[in-house]
Amino acid sequence: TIAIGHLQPDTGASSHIALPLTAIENIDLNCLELFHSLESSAVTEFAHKTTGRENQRAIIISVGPNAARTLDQSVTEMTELAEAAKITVVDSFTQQRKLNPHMAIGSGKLKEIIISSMEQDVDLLIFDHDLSPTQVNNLSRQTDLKVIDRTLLILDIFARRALSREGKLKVELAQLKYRLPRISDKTTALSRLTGGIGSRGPGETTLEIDRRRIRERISKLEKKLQKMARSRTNARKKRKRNQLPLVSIVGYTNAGKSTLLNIMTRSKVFTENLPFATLDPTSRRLRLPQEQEIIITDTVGFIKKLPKDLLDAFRTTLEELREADLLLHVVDSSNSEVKEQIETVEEILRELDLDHIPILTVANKIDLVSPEIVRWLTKHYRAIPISARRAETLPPLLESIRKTLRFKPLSQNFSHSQGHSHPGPDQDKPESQKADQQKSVSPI
Ligand SMILES: Nc1nc2c(ncn2[C@@H]2O[C@H](COP(=O)(O)OP(=O)(O)OP(=O)(O)O)[C@@H](O)[C@H]2O)c(=O)[nH]1
Ligand SMILES: [Mg+2]
Repeated sequence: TIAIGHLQPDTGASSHIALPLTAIENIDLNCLELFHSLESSAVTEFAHKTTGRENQRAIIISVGPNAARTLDQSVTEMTELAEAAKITVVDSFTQQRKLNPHMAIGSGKLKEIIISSMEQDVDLLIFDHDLSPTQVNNLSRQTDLKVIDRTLLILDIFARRALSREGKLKVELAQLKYRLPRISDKTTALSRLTGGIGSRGPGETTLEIDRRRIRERISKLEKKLQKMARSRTNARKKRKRNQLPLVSIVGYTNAGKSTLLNIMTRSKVFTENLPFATLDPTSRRLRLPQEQEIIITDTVGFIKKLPKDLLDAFRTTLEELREADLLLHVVDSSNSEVKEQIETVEEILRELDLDHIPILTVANKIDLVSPEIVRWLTKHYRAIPISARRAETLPPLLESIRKTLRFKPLSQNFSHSQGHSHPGPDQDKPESQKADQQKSVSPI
């Protein structure tokens, strides 16, 4: 039997035709005509798809020497990240192997991916780890697709989500730091042709000019951001009178941090069931039972393998957490990766030098999980179970906050705030109670 097969966009038509059994010289097949008809249907189909398409279509790929389960979980998390970047995930591949320095994955797997990408009209390949410039070049040459890695995807989400001027500058800084080591000689070879006479300094290649420009922009951004951070610190110092204890909410992205802030302070910070809804810190005033007031802040969430450039760019935001008197580590109890997420957050807190601050682990979303899981979390992490969607679950948490703040030397701070303190030699010691009210304050 002779069969002809071809790949075509998903038109519903069969892509295999079995020819009637006949002697080879009698085959009635006009190849040229077939090619033309396939091509024209592909063109209309493709044009229809790309123009009428809001979201790009992607395949997620997770490779590594890790257990199959870990790879699958990575795919789940990457799919959520992709959704946050308005990308439609149509397929995923995992491969349990050491990363290949040239291509990241094996050539057999790559073939499968190419076929799937053609069948499903894919625009993007997204890898769940960072790729070297060589890997990106090789992969995009082989597949004719745009290839992006984990960091680039997260940077894209941050770029979409950044609203404040400061947030935008931080994202730009992270993007430039990511790009700097990745400007390749290959692009230079091209841009050199277009670079006009006089457009470069003596003996300087376009590559060097590009790098120099990026470095200049990076140092400018860093200066601007430092200035912004300084003026915020100063503003805080001015508000020293207002020495309320500061409680900061931290946790894995999508754990429910903003929802908790909202319900505790009756605010309306943006929340969404997608990673990185919050980038900018928000502070609110909260009155605990027994008339004590605290300032509570919500900030950007953490994620495993947090890109270093992003961590650097957001370091000033995160370092403000140092001023907290208490951290509330909000945990999504309903996530199958809850243990890994808790460990990731604890690790980042250590890295940011925040592990000396008292911390309460808060097991959120208990409305979604079985009592066994709640028991396990309370036992292993001494977590306080709550549901940020149900106000009636909050009193034990509020009581723990009150107790913890009281047990700390903070009880003295309460008297400071009542005006019994005077600026003395301890003025410069690290302040443990700098209250920050960057945004409108809504007492409960
Ligand atoms: N069922 C249930 N859903 C919750 C609970 N708390 C939060 N959510 C939902 O979880 C999703 C994420 O909540 P957010 O408050 O945006 O989470 P976040 O930690 O601020 O996330 P990022 O700012 O993106 O890092 C939202 O869809 C919330 O409605 C809860 O206790 N129960
Ligand atoms: Mg949030």
